Amino acid sequence: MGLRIRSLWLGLTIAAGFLGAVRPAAGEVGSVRRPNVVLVYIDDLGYGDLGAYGCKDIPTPHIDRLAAEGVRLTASHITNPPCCPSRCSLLMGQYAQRFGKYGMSRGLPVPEDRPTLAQLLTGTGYATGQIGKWDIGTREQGPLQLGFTQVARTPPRAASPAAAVSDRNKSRPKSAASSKYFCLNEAGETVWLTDYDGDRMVEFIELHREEPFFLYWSPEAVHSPSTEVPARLMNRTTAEGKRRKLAGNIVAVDDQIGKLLACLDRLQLRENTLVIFSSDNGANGGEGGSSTPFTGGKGAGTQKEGWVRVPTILSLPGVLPQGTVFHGLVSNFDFYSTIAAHAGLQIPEHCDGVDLIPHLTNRVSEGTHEYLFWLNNESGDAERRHLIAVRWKHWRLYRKYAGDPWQLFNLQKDPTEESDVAANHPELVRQLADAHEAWAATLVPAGTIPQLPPGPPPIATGHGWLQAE
Ligand SMILES: [Ca+2]
Repeated sequence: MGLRIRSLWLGLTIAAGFLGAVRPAAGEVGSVRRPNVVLVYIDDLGYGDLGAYGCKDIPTPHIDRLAAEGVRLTASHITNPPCCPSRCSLLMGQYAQRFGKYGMSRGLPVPEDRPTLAQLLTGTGYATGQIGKWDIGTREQGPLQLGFTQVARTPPRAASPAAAVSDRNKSRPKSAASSKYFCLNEAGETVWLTDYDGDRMVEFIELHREEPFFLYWSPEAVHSPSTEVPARLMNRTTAEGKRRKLAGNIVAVDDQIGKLLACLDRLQLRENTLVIFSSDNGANGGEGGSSTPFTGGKGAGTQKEGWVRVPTILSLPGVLPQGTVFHGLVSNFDFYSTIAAHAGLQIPEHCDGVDLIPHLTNRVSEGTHEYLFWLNNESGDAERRHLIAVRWKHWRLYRKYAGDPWQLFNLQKDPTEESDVAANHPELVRQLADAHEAWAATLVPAGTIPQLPPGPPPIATGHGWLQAE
Protein backbone atom coordinates (compact mmCIF):
# COMPACT_ATOMS: atom_id res chain seq x y z
CA MET A 1 0.00 0.00 0.00
CA GLY A 2 1.57 3.30 -1.09
CA LEU A 3 2.16 6.09 1.38
CA ARG A 4 -0.57 8.26 -0.09
CA ILE A 5 -3.16 5.49 0.00
CA ARG A 6 -2.14 4.51 3.52
CA SER A 7 -2.46 8.11 4.71
CA LEU A 8 -5.79 8.29 2.93
CA TRP A 9 -7.16 5.32 4.83
CA LEU A 10 -5.73 6.64 8.07
CA GLY A 11 -7.46 9.92 7.33
CA LEU A 12 -10.70 8.17 6.53
CA THR A 13 -10.54 6.41 9.85
CA ILE A 14 -10.21 9.79 11.53
CA ALA A 15 -12.93 11.36 9.42
CA ALA A 16 -15.19 8.39 10.11
CA GLY A 17 -15.15 9.43 13.75
CA PHE A 18 -17.67 12.08 12.75
CA LEU A 19 -21.03 10.27 12.66
CA GLY A 20 -19.45 7.26 11.00
CA ALA A 21 -20.79 8.48 7.69
CA VAL A 22 -17.64 9.28 5.79
CA ARG A 23 -16.39 6.54 3.51
CA PRO A 24 -14.94 6.59 0.01
CA ALA A 25 -17.24 5.74 -2.85
CA ALA A 26 -16.51 2.29 -4.26
CA GLY A 27 -13.84 2.18 -6.91
CA GLU A 28 -12.74 5.74 -6.46
CA VAL A 29 -9.96 5.58 -3.93
CA GLY A 30 -6.53 4.89 -5.33
CA SER A 31 -7.71 4.35 -8.91
CA VAL A 32 -7.03 7.90 -10.08
CA ARG A 33 -5.45 10.95 -8.56
CA ARG A 34 -8.11 12.63 -6.55
CA PRO A 35 -9.21 15.98 -7.95
CA ASN A 36 -8.17 19.40 -6.72
CA VAL A 37 -10.69 22.02 -5.70
CA VAL A 38 -10.40 25.80 -5.59
CA LEU A 39 -13.30 27.58 -3.89
CA VAL A 40 -13.38 31.35 -4.35
CA TYR A 41 -15.86 33.19 -2.14
CA ILE A 42 -16.10 36.92 -2.81
CA ASP A 43 -17.48 39.31 -0.19
CA ASP A 44 -20.59 41.26 -1.28
CA LEU A 45 -20.32 40.66 -5.03
CA GLY A 46 -23.68 41.36 -6.65
CA TYR A 47 -25.58 39.19 -9.12
CA GLY A 48 -25.36 41.86 -11.82
CA ASP A 49 -21.71 42.90 -11.48
CA LEU A 50 -19.92 40.43 -13.77
CA GLY A 51 -19.69 40.43 -17.56
CA ALA A 52 -20.91 36.84 -17.64
CA TYR A 53 -24.08 38.02 -15.86
CA GLY A 54 -24.73 40.93 -18.20
CA CYS A 55 -22.65 43.69 -16.65
CA LYS A 56 -21.42 46.19 -19.26
CA ASP A 57 -19.29 48.69 -17.37
CA ILE A 58 -16.87 46.44 -15.45
CA PRO A 59 -14.55 44.22 -17.52
CA THR A 60 -14.19 40.75 -15.96
CA PRO A 61 -12.58 38.72 -18.76
CA HIS A 62 -11.08 36.03 -16.53
CA ILE A 63 -14.28 35.32 -14.60
CA ASP A 64 -16.12 35.39 -17.92
CA ARG A 65 -13.62 32.84 -19.21
CA LEU A 66 -14.42 30.66 -16.21
CA ALA A 67 -18.10 30.85 -17.20
CA ALA A 68 -17.28 30.13 -20.85
CA GLU A 69 -15.36 27.06 -19.70
CA GLY A 70 -17.96 25.96 -17.19
CA VAL A 71 -21.53 26.34 -15.98
CA ARG A 72 -23.08 29.62 -14.93
CA LEU A 73 -25.79 29.27 -12.28
CA THR A 74 -28.75 31.64 -12.37
CA ALA A 75 -30.51 30.60 -9.15
CA SER A 76 -27.64 30.19 -6.68
CA HIS A 77 -28.59 31.42 -3.22
CA ILE A 78 -27.16 32.25 0.17
CA THR A 79 -29.65 30.77 2.60
CA ASN A 80 -27.86 32.27 5.62
CA PRO A 81 -26.94 35.86 4.79
CA PRO A 82 -24.80 37.87 5.33
CA CYS A 83 -20.99 37.46 5.80
CA CYS A 84 -20.58 35.38 8.96
CA PRO A 85 -23.60 33.05 8.74
CA SER A 86 -23.01 32.58 5.02
CA ARG A 87 -19.46 31.37 5.67
CA CYS A 88 -20.52 29.13 8.56
CA SER A 89 -23.16 27.49 6.39
CA LEU A 90 -20.63 27.08 3.58
CA LEU A 91 -18.02 25.39 5.77
CA MET A 92 -20.55 23.12 7.53
CA GLY A 93 -22.55 22.20 4.43
CA GLN A 94 -25.92 22.81 6.02
CA TYR A 95 -28.47 25.42 7.05
CA ALA A 96 -26.80 27.35 9.87
CA GLN A 97 -30.05 27.17 11.88
CA ARG A 98 -29.18 23.50 12.39
CA PHE A 99 -26.56 24.72 14.83
CA GLY A 100 -28.56 27.59 16.27
CA LYS A 101 -27.51 30.43 13.99
CA TYR A 102 -30.53 32.56 13.03
CA GLY A 103 -28.81 35.76 11.95
CA MET A 104 -25.42 37.39 12.20
CA SER A 105 -24.70 35.67 15.58
CA ARG A 106 -21.02 36.55 15.26
CA GLY A 107 -19.02 34.52 17.80
CA LEU A 108 -21.47 31.62 17.98
CA PRO A 109 -19.41 28.43 17.72
CA VAL A 110 -19.81 26.14 14.75
CA PRO A 111 -20.44 22.56 15.89
CA GLU A 112 -17.51 20.24 16.45
CA ASP A 113 -19.50 16.99 16.35
CA ARG A 114 -19.60 16.94 12.55
CA PRO A 115 -16.78 17.58 10.09
CA THR A 116 -16.21 20.92 8.46
CA LEU A 117 -15.47 20.71 4.76
CA ALA A 118 -11.78 21.27 5.54
CA GLN A 119 -11.74 18.53 8.20
CA LEU A 120 -13.40 16.11 5.83
CA LEU A 121 -10.81 16.66 3.10
CA THR A 122 -7.79 16.93 5.40
CA GLY A 123 -8.85 13.62 6.93
CA THR A 124 -8.50 11.96 3.54
CA GLY A 125 -5.06 13.30 2.70
CA TYR A 126 -5.80 16.61 1.02
CA ALA A 127 -3.59 19.64 1.48
CA THR A 128 -6.17 22.24 2.56
CA GLY A 129 -5.31 25.92 2.31
CA GLN A 130 -7.10 29.07 3.41
CA ILE A 131 -6.37 32.63 2.30
CA GLY A 132 -8.13 35.83 3.34
CA LYS A 133 -11.19 36.64 5.40
CA TRP A 134 -12.36 34.06 7.96
CA ASP A 135 -15.37 35.28 10.04
CA ILE A 136 -16.41 31.78 11.13
CA GLY A 137 -17.21 30.51 14.64
CA THR A 138 -15.59 31.71 17.84
CA ARG A 139 -12.22 33.42 18.07
CA GLU A 140 -10.76 30.06 19.07
CA GLN A 141 -12.21 28.41 15.97
CA GLY A 142 -9.70 29.67 13.45
CA PRO A 143 -9.00 27.94 10.14
CA LEU A 144 -6.25 25.74 11.62
CA GLN A 145 -8.59 24.63 14.41
CA LEU A 146 -11.38 23.81 11.94
CA GLY A 147 -9.38 21.61 9.63
CA PHE A 148 -7.17 23.62 7.30
CA THR A 149 -3.58 22.42 7.10
CA GLN A 150 -2.09 25.67 5.80
CA VAL A 151 -3.28 29.22 6.38
CA ALA A 152 -1.90 32.43 4.90
CA ARG A 153 -0.91 34.92 7.57
CA THR A 154 -2.72 38.25 7.38
CA PRO A 155 -0.30 40.74 5.84
CA PRO A 156 0.35 43.93 7.84
CA ARG A 157 -1.73 46.82 6.62
CA ALA A 158 0.02 49.80 5.04
CA ALA A 159 -0.73 53.49 4.86
CA SER A 160 -2.78 54.39 1.82
CA PRO A 161 -0.46 55.95 -0.77
CA ALA A 162 -1.71 59.51 -1.22
CA ALA A 163 -1.55 59.31 -5.00
CA ALA A 164 -3.67 56.21 -5.05
CA VAL A 165 -6.39 57.45 -2.74
CA SER A 166 -9.31 58.11 -5.01
CA ASP A 167 -11.19 60.48 -2.77
CA ARG A 168 -9.07 62.53 -0.43
CA ASN A 169 -11.94 64.32 1.22
CA LYS A 170 -14.23 61.50 2.22
CA SER A 171 -13.81 58.33 4.20
CA ARG A 172 -10.05 58.43 4.01
CA PRO A 173 -8.44 56.03 6.46
CA LYS A 174 -7.25 57.89 9.54
CA SER A 175 -4.18 55.80 10.11
CA ALA A 176 -2.09 53.14 8.50
CA ALA A 177 -3.66 50.51 10.71
CA SER A 178 -7.14 51.28 9.39
CA SER A 179 -6.35 50.75 5.73
CA LYS A 180 -8.53 47.94 4.46
CA TYR A 181 -6.97 47.28 1.09
CA PHE A 182 -3.33 48.40 1.19
CA CYS A 183 -0.87 46.04 2.80
CA LEU A 184 2.86 45.45 2.92
CA ASN A 185 4.43 42.60 1.04
CA GLU A 186 7.44 40.69 2.28
CA ALA A 187 9.80 43.22 0.68
CA GLY A 188 8.09 46.05 2.56
CA GLU A 189 6.42 47.45 -0.53
CA THR A 190 2.86 48.74 -0.38
CA VAL A 191 0.57 46.57 -2.50
CA TRP A 192 -3.15 46.07 -3.07
CA LEU A 193 -4.38 43.33 -0.71
CA THR A 194 -6.36 41.51 -3.43
CA ASP A 195 -3.21 41.30 -5.58
CA TYR A 196 -1.26 40.00 -2.58
CA ASP A 197 -3.86 37.28 -2.01
CA GLY A 198 -3.68 36.20 -5.66
CA ASP A 199 0.05 35.66 -5.34
CA ARG A 200 -0.60 33.47 -2.30
CA MET A 201 -3.05 31.38 -4.34
CA VAL A 202 -0.37 30.72 -6.94
CA GLU A 203 2.17 29.96 -4.22
CA PHE A 204 -0.13 27.42 -2.56
CA ILE A 205 -0.89 25.62 -5.82
CA GLU A 206 2.77 25.47 -6.79
CA LEU A 207 3.62 24.05 -3.35
CA HIS A 208 1.00 21.32 -3.66
CA ARG A 209 1.04 20.60 -7.37
CA GLU A 210 2.02 16.97 -6.77
CA GLU A 211 -0.79 16.11 -4.33
CA PRO A 212 -4.55 16.64 -4.05
CA PHE A 213 -5.31 20.09 -2.72
CA PHE A 214 -8.30 22.14 -1.61
CA LEU A 215 -7.81 25.90 -1.63
CA TYR A 216 -10.34 28.31 -0.12
CA TRP A 217 -9.79 31.94 -1.07
CA SER A 218 -12.14 34.36 0.59
CA PRO A 219 -10.91 37.88 -0.10
CA GLU A 220 -11.83 41.02 1.82
CA ALA A 221 -12.88 42.29 -1.61
CA VAL A 222 -15.27 43.65 -2.61
CA HIS A 223 -16.62 44.63 0.81
CA SER A 224 -16.93 48.34 1.56
CA PRO A 225 -15.27 50.75 1.71
CA SER A 226 -13.86 50.84 -1.80
CA THR A 227 -12.71 54.42 -1.27
CA GLU A 228 -9.02 53.50 -1.49
CA VAL A 229 -9.26 51.88 -4.92
CA PRO A 230 -6.39 53.25 -7.05
CA ALA A 231 -7.00 54.97 -10.37
CA ARG A 232 -5.10 52.26 -12.24
CA LEU A 233 -7.95 49.86 -11.43
CA MET A 234 -10.88 52.27 -11.80
CA ASN A 235 -9.57 53.51 -15.14
CA ARG A 236 -10.01 50.07 -16.65
CA THR A 237 -13.78 50.39 -16.21
CA THR A 238 -16.45 52.67 -17.63
CA ALA A 239 -18.41 52.69 -14.39
CA GLU A 240 -19.52 56.06 -13.09
CA GLY A 241 -20.30 57.70 -9.76
CA LYS A 242 -19.74 55.80 -6.52
CA ARG A 243 -19.94 52.58 -8.50
CA ARG A 244 -16.63 53.44 -10.12
CA LYS A 245 -14.68 52.59 -6.96
CA LEU A 246 -16.48 49.30 -6.49
CA ALA A 247 -15.78 48.56 -10.16
CA GLY A 248 -12.06 48.97 -9.58
CA ASN A 249 -12.31 46.60 -6.62
CA ILE A 250 -14.03 43.99 -8.82
CA VAL A 251 -11.41 44.38 -11.58
CA ALA A 252 -8.72 43.44 -9.05
CA VAL A 253 -10.64 40.27 -8.14
CA ASP A 254 -10.86 39.38 -11.82
CA ASP A 255 -7.09 39.82 -12.15
CA GLN A 256 -6.57 37.14 -9.48
CA ILE A 257 -8.85 34.70 -11.32
CA GLY A 258 -6.58 35.33 -14.28
CA LYS A 259 -3.54 34.43 -12.16
CA LEU A 260 -5.32 31.32 -10.88
CA LEU A 261 -6.28 30.03 -14.33
CA ALA A 262 -2.85 30.80 -15.77
CA CYS A 263 -1.23 28.88 -12.92
CA LEU A 264 -3.52 25.87 -13.38
CA ASP A 265 -2.85 25.94 -17.14
CA ARG A 266 0.91 26.21 -16.67
CA LEU A 267 1.01 23.29 -14.24
CA GLN A 268 -1.40 21.27 -16.42
CA LEU A 269 -3.84 21.03 -13.52
CA ARG A 270 -6.80 22.77 -15.14
CA GLU A 271 -8.66 19.58 -16.09
CA ASN A 272 -8.14 18.02 -12.67
CA THR A 273 -9.24 21.06 -10.69
CA LEU A 274 -12.82 21.96 -9.91
CA VAL A 275 -13.10 25.73 -9.60
CA ILE A 276 -16.13 27.12 -7.79
CA PHE A 277 -16.61 30.89 -7.83
CA SER A 278 -19.35 32.53 -5.75
CA SER A 279 -20.20 35.36 -3.36
CA ASP A 280 -21.16 35.37 0.35
CA ASN A 281 -24.20 37.62 -0.18
CA GLY A 282 -25.63 39.98 -2.75
CA ALA A 283 -24.70 43.44 -3.90
CA ASN A 284 -24.08 46.37 -1.60
CA GLY A 285 -26.26 49.13 -3.02
CA GLY A 286 -24.46 51.65 -0.84
CA GLU A 287 -21.36 51.07 -2.96
CA GLY A 288 -23.30 51.10 -6.23
CA GLY A 289 -23.42 47.31 -6.51
CA SER A 290 -25.98 45.82 -8.88
CA SER A 291 -28.44 42.93 -8.46
CA THR A 292 -29.83 43.33 -11.99
CA PRO A 293 -32.29 41.98 -13.07
CA PHE A 294 -33.36 41.64 -9.44
CA THR A 295 -33.57 44.35 -6.80
CA GLY A 296 -32.32 44.69 -3.26
CA GLY A 297 -29.05 43.67 -1.70
CA LYS A 298 -26.97 44.32 1.35
CA GLY A 299 -27.92 47.29 3.52
CA ALA A 300 -31.22 48.84 2.56
CA GLY A 301 -32.38 46.00 0.29
CA THR A 302 -32.28 42.96 2.53
CA GLN A 303 -35.92 42.03 2.04
CA LYS A 304 -35.50 41.43 -1.67
CA GLU A 305 -34.06 38.66 -3.78
CA GLY A 306 -30.88 40.60 -4.54
CA TRP A 307 -29.58 40.09 -1.00
CA VAL A 308 -29.49 36.33 -1.35
CA ARG A 309 -29.11 35.49 -5.05
CA VAL A 310 -25.47 35.53 -6.08
CA PRO A 311 -23.34 34.89 -9.15
CA THR A 312 -21.95 31.35 -9.11
CA ILE A 313 -19.79 29.54 -11.66
CA LEU A 314 -18.50 25.96 -11.58
CA SER A 315 -15.78 25.00 -14.03
CA LEU A 316 -14.22 21.58 -14.57
CA PRO A 317 -13.18 21.10 -18.20
CA GLY A 318 -13.58 17.50 -19.33
CA VAL A 319 -16.35 16.79 -16.81
CA LEU A 320 -18.73 19.72 -16.72
CA PRO A 321 -20.19 21.12 -19.94
CA GLN A 322 -18.71 24.41 -21.04
CA GLY A 323 -20.45 27.68 -21.70
CA THR A 324 -23.77 26.44 -20.32
CA VAL A 325 -26.34 27.89 -17.93
CA PHE A 326 -28.12 26.07 -15.09
CA HIS A 327 -31.39 27.41 -13.74
CA GLY A 328 -32.08 24.97 -10.88
CA LEU A 329 -32.33 26.12 -7.26
CA VAL A 330 -28.91 25.95 -5.59
CA SER A 331 -27.61 26.96 -2.15
CA ASN A 332 -24.03 27.59 -1.06
CA PHE A 333 -24.26 24.52 1.20
CA ASP A 334 -24.34 22.44 -1.99
CA PHE A 335 -20.65 23.22 -2.49
CA TYR A 336 -19.71 21.01 0.49
CA SER A 337 -21.68 18.06 -0.88
CA THR A 338 -20.38 18.62 -4.40
CA ILE A 339 -16.76 18.75 -3.29
CA ALA A 340 -17.13 15.71 -1.01
CA ALA A 341 -18.70 13.62 -3.76
CA HIS A 342 -16.20 14.81 -6.33
CA ALA A 343 -13.37 13.77 -3.99
CA GLY A 344 -14.84 10.26 -3.93
CA LEU A 345 -16.32 10.52 -0.44
CA GLN A 346 -19.80 9.83 0.76
CA ILE A 347 -21.63 13.01 1.61
CA PRO A 348 -21.83 13.20 5.43
CA GLU A 349 -25.27 12.67 6.90
CA HIS A 350 -25.46 16.14 8.43
CA CYS A 351 -25.34 17.85 5.03
CA ASP A 352 -28.35 19.64 3.53
CA GLY A 353 -26.76 19.95 0.10
CA VAL A 354 -26.65 17.84 -3.02
CA ASP A 355 -23.82 16.91 -5.37
CA LEU A 356 -24.32 19.44 -8.16
CA ILE A 357 -22.13 17.76 -10.77
CA PRO A 358 -24.70 15.16 -11.97
CA HIS A 359 -27.25 17.95 -12.24
CA LEU A 360 -24.93 20.25 -14.13
CA THR A 361 -23.96 17.51 -16.56
CA ASN A 362 -27.65 16.58 -17.05
CA ARG A 363 -27.05 13.08 -15.83
CA VAL A 364 -29.80 13.62 -13.26
CA SER A 365 -32.94 15.14 -14.66
CA GLU A 366 -34.80 15.98 -11.45
CA GLY A 367 -34.21 19.25 -9.62
CA THR A 368 -31.56 20.03 -7.07
CA HIS A 369 -33.86 21.35 -4.34
CA GLU A 370 -37.63 21.57 -4.43
CA TYR A 371 -37.54 24.38 -1.88
CA LEU A 372 -35.01 26.71 -0.28
CA PHE A 373 -35.80 28.40 3.05
CA TRP A 374 -34.78 31.47 5.03
CA LEU A 375 -35.30 32.19 8.73
CA ASN A 376 -33.35 35.16 10.03
CA ASN A 377 -35.05 36.09 13.29
CA GLU A 378 -32.25 36.32 15.88
CA SER A 379 -33.58 38.66 18.53
CA GLY A 380 -30.37 40.67 18.88
CA ASP A 381 -29.73 41.10 15.16
CA ALA A 382 -30.37 44.28 13.17
CA GLU A 383 -34.04 44.48 12.26
CA ARG A 384 -33.28 45.03 8.58
CA ARG A 385 -31.79 41.55 8.49
CA HIS A 386 -34.93 39.78 9.70
CA LEU A 387 -36.18 37.60 6.88
CA ILE A 388 -38.58 34.69 6.53
CA ALA A 389 -38.81 33.35 3.00
CA VAL A 390 -39.31 30.38 0.71
CA ARG A 391 -38.23 29.81 -2.87
CA TRP A 392 -40.10 27.26 -5.00
CA LYS A 393 -39.80 27.15 -8.78
CA HIS A 394 -40.04 30.79 -9.85
CA TRP A 395 -41.98 31.87 -6.76
CA ARG A 396 -40.78 33.73 -3.70
CA LEU A 397 -42.87 33.78 -0.52
CA TYR A 398 -41.70 36.39 1.94
CA ARG A 399 -42.42 38.15 5.23
CA LYS A 400 -40.22 39.98 7.68
CA TYR A 401 -41.71 38.88 11.02
CA ALA A 402 -43.75 35.84 11.98
CA GLY A 403 -46.84 37.99 12.59
CA ASP A 404 -46.74 39.71 9.20
CA PRO A 405 -48.95 38.63 6.27
CA TRP A 406 -47.16 36.58 3.64
CA GLN A 407 -46.27 38.28 0.38
CA LEU A 408 -45.89 36.29 -2.83
CA PHE A 409 -43.87 37.28 -5.89
CA ASN A 410 -43.53 35.71 -9.31
CA LEU A 411 -39.84 36.29 -10.02
CA GLN A 412 -40.20 35.21 -13.63
CA LYS A 413 -42.71 37.94 -14.46
CA ASP A 414 -41.75 40.35 -11.71
CA PRO A 415 -38.03 40.04 -10.85
CA THR A 416 -38.06 43.39 -9.06
CA GLU A 417 -40.86 42.23 -6.72
CA GLU A 418 -43.24 45.09 -7.36
CA SER A 419 -46.52 43.15 -7.24
CA ASP A 420 -47.54 41.07 -4.25
CA VAL A 421 -49.88 38.42 -5.70
CA ALA A 422 -50.53 36.47 -2.47
CA ALA A 423 -54.24 37.29 -2.60
CA ASN A 424 -54.50 35.72 -6.07
CA HIS A 425 -52.84 32.44 -5.07
CA PRO A 426 -54.01 31.43 -1.58
CA GLU A 427 -53.34 27.71 -2.17
CA LEU A 428 -49.80 28.40 -3.31
CA VAL A 429 -49.20 30.60 -0.26
CA ARG A 430 -50.45 27.80 1.97
CA GLN A 431 -48.28 25.19 0.22
CA LEU A 432 -45.10 27.24 0.59
CA ALA A 433 -45.92 28.37 4.13
CA ASP A 434 -46.58 24.78 5.16
CA ALA A 435 -43.27 23.70 3.63
CA HIS A 436 -41.51 26.42 5.64
CA GLU A 437 -43.24 25.37 8.84
CA ALA A 438 -42.26 21.74 8.30
CA TRP A 439 -38.64 22.71 7.64
CA ALA A 440 -38.51 25.03 10.67
CA ALA A 441 -39.74 22.17 12.86
CA THR A 442 -36.51 20.28 12.05
CA LEU A 443 -34.24 23.04 13.40
CA VAL A 444 -32.63 23.48 16.81
CA PRO A 445 -33.33 26.51 19.04
CA ALA A 446 -31.21 29.65 18.69
CA GLY A 447 -27.79 29.27 20.30
CA THR A 448 -26.29 31.47 22.99
CA ILE A 449 -23.75 33.87 21.55
CA PRO A 450 -20.72 34.07 23.84
CA GLN A 451 -19.59 37.48 25.01
CA LEU A 452 -15.83 37.24 24.78
CA PRO A 453 -13.28 39.83 25.86
CA PRO A 454 -11.09 41.28 23.10
CA GLY A 455 -8.23 39.05 22.04
CA PRO A 456 -5.93 38.22 19.18
CA PRO A 457 -7.52 37.50 15.80
CA PRO A 458 -7.74 33.85 14.73
CA ILE A 459 -5.18 34.40 11.95
CA ALA A 460 -1.82 35.90 12.96
CA THR A 461 -0.39 38.92 11.17
CA GLY A 462 2.74 38.53 9.09
CA HIS A 463 3.87 36.84 5.91
CA GLY A 464 4.10 33.25 4.81
CA TRP A 465 2.02 30.36 6.06
CA LEU A 466 0.74 29.00 9.34
CA GLN A 467 0.86 25.21 9.40
CA ALA A 468 -1.27 22.71 11.28
CA GLU A 469 0.77 20.85 13.88
CA1 LIG B 1 -20.59 39.78 2.82
